[in-house]
Amino acid sequence: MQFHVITIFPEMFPSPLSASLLKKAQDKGIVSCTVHNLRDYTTDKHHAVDDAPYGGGQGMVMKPEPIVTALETICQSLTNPWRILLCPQGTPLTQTKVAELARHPSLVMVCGRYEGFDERIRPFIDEELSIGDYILSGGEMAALVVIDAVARLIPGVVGNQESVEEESFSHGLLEYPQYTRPEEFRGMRVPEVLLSGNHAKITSWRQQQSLQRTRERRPDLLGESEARLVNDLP
Ligand code: 6SD
Repeated sequence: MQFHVITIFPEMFPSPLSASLLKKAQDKGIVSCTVHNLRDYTTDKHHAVDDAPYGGGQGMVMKPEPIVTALETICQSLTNPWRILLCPQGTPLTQTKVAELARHPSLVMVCGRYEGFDERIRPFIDEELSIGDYILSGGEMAALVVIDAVARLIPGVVGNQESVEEESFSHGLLEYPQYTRPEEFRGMRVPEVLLSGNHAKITSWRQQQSLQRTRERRPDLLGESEARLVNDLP
């Protein structure tokens, strides 16, 4: 799996990409991350990547030429690249979407800054994605989120693939509560069922805890009928 990032802040990437699972995956050759400096694709003497908006108004807009030149240059040497624009107007990123992205051999992500992009880059983009309904200063952190979430679905990146499949959202429910030693901490005991050794009972307790947690904290994740039940509607 190849990740390519186009940004005016390439210095934001090395540290998060060189820790933990992503570091190991790159060392093993399962994943590669290449960060491209957008200014390298400018042709004017000031290396301008932004300009004032037509029609007037606050702030600056990302110029289309450097972005499209970068996309074309990078994609030339890739087979079936999938071009992504990170922006607040994009499709919300969900675990289902993450799993879809993991099927592409290479993802090329464009990170914006300033007030946004010249609209004319949109025909050169395959998909616009948002990591959530809040405003970031740019697309860089969003690109890192996409890389992290997608990489862990690539076989061999996470040591125990079963743990990936068991996690929150994969089954549409939140995770059940976990405990480790000691058996008692500050007066709080580990639930007796987990010490029982009865695996059928443990499995059913965990399922029930997952469902209860999801009802309380994220009823939106439950199906329509479940959600109506939780909200006491007809
Ligand atoms: C102008 C950007 C790019 C500004 C963003 C993405 C999400 N989910 N929130 N904010 C964002 C992306 C903001 O460049």
